[in-house]
Amino acid sequence: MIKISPKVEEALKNNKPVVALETTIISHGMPYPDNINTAYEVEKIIEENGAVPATIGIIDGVAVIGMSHDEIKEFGLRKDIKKVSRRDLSYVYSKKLWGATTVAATMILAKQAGIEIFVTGGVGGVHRNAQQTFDISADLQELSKTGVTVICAGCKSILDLPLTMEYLETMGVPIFGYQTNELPAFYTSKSNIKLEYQLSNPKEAADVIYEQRINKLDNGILITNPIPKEAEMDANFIESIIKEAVFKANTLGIKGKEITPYLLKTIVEMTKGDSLKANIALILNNAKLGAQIAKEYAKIKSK
Ligand code: PSU
Ligand code: MN
Repeated sequence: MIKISPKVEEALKNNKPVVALETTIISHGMPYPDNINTAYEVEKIIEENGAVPATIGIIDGVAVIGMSHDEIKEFGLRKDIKKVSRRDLSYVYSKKLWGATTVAATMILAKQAGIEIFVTGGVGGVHRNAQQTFDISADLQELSKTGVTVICAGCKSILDLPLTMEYLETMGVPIFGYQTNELPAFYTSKSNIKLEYQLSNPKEAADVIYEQRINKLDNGILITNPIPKEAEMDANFIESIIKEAVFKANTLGIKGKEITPYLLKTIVEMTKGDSLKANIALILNNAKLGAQIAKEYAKIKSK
């Protein structure tokens, strides 16, 4: 059912650290060619920090765990790739389509392959105005039921962050700040939303993941890693851009799975690429941390 690359397979067999990566960020989250270059760079950083990267996506209806550079390139170029969350998987399999996996679908496939650590940029959440639209990303549900740890830079404030926090609490998702006691807001390190638990180093993160696992708590974990200081955007500026982008989306009647890609694209255009630079910086930063955590976790497991 799933195809695991020999490199990833070997690493998993020998309890070497492996880090899962998603493909929606490549196909629907960033423009070409930055999408491809960033995907390669993320893999390289993970390797340099001692772990094996496993980029996950669906090719001709087959889930691939550990894509080649050529395959990643196709995800960055092709226009016929579906954005695939949990609900889309069976259809894409049955029709033998190409599918870019969201955080939710990547978690499912990582888990099936035996990968427990997953790095991305931002996770989905409760959208602004969800009280009316009911738009809550399936990523949050997935975090509540699939035992994979997701390392991200918090949630974009295209979302309603306080509502997202409430939802995560309801769903029992452990959430941690990496060296911060405040929820990072993707483009900025601050959100004014306090986090109860901090992790100060990769070992502490690995300890938590291990406890979750040996105590048979089968849900996911969210580790939020703030964007590096030097890459941070001005909070007021990005907030005004986001407001405008959300307004445009509403005016155009964009909803459902289209809205997140639309907002990401519009924000890049409106900031003349500055938001893309921030996005790249934070994901590279997450890649490094994810590899470090995967390494510590592999050490604990082999004891
Ligand atoms: N947020 C980002 N960049 C992204 C995404 C979210 O900052 O690329 C992608 C991820 O794949 C995430 C998905 O899982 O969007 C969430 O989509 P939705 O809001 O439709 O659940
Ligand atoms: Mn949605």
